[in-house]
Amino acid sequence: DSGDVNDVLNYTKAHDAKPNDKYFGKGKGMNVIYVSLESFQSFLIDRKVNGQEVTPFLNALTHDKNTFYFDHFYHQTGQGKTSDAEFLMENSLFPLPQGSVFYLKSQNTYQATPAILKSKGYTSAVFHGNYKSFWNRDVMYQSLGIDKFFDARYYDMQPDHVLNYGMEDKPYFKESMPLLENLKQPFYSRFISLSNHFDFELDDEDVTFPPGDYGDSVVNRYFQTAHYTDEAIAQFFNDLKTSGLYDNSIIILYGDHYGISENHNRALSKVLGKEITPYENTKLQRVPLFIHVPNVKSPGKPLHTYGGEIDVRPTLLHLLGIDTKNYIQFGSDLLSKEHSNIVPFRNGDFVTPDYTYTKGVCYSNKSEEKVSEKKCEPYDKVTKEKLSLSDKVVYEDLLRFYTPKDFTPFDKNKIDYRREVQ
Ligand code: GP9
Ligand code: MN
Repeated sequence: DSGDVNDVLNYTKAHDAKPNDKYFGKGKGMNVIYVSLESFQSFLIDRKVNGQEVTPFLNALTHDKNTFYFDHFYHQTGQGKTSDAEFLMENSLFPLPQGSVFYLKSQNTYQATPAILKSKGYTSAVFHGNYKSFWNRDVMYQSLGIDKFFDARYYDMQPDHVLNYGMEDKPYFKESMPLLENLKQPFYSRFISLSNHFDFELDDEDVTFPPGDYGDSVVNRYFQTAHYTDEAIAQFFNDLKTSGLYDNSIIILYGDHYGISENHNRALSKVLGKEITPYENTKLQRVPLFIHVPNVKSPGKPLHTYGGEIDVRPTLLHLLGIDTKNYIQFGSDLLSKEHSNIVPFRNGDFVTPDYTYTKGVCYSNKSEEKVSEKKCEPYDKVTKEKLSLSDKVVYEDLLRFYTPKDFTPFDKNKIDYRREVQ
């Protein structure tokens, strides 16, 4: 009930990270373009296979003067995969320990970013080259306040352009451009790339990169699909520049979750040139995060701040000049001096700049050796607190008892994804 929500609020208010004056409001009024990079792990960045860069476009972006690139950024997804990553970004709440929150808790009240931005004059939209019911998105998106949903019905799903999970990334981004350009500005949007999805297939004519030679066809192909997606992103950025949108849009690219599971550790250890221990496997849960903000100078080199998907929303809202202290959220602004650098994983493991906790063992990051459990205890406590409070909010639908100051509730029944009415 409302008493429970107050307990949560006390916690989130006490843990609020104040915005950094240097960046607060620097993207005010700009459009927002999120791109979910399917199964993109950080080890792809700056990786060479057969002497050739796998992701030349993204590699260059890590040094861009207006882009913040985070190389100690972790996915925090559970069984809901891509949709869990979306949930984390929209709400700064954790997805569920079991099952998919998009299926199980789609009827909850949320104060998601699209809804927060609605009262500031934003239109929100998602672009997805598959059908709208995948991951129950068409139901969940209404609760998140997403105005428009461009799904497979809006794309030319000719066999040539469709493979595996839906539209191939190049035609997908190409066909999305006119839809995006027609949106009323400012807009808040999300693109969901698909080509770099297990089991990493490409049509012959789309292959522009040689396969790896690691004795595992899945791992070998992973570099080819990742390269294809890198080219698709390069094409998308070019089109954004041509359209002028590049100059007034914050662009956030993020890897949604891992792509190569532990079943492929043998090949992966050949790729990385080291054994994949449980400690190393935890490091492999890093996914790239890029935040491009027009006219804002970034360090132009990788930032080593520890963070996870839960932290992206407060980072973005602060860039847009929206204070988040009245929102119930469990992440903290990656650019804030008060950012919390304890990164909880959905299974209760965690990393901090000094320690890594996985499979019941506490490791020192410095020595990569097992250390006393005691060292991890304070961070274990924070991890458990955050996960259990967030779960309480979601399982008990607590946001229905609380309306943040400055938040205008919306009528989700007015949101309609039938094509005729778009
Ligand atoms: C397709 C995509 C599937 O809608 O979200 O990706 P997954 O969740 O399996 O990674
Ligand atoms: Mn995915």
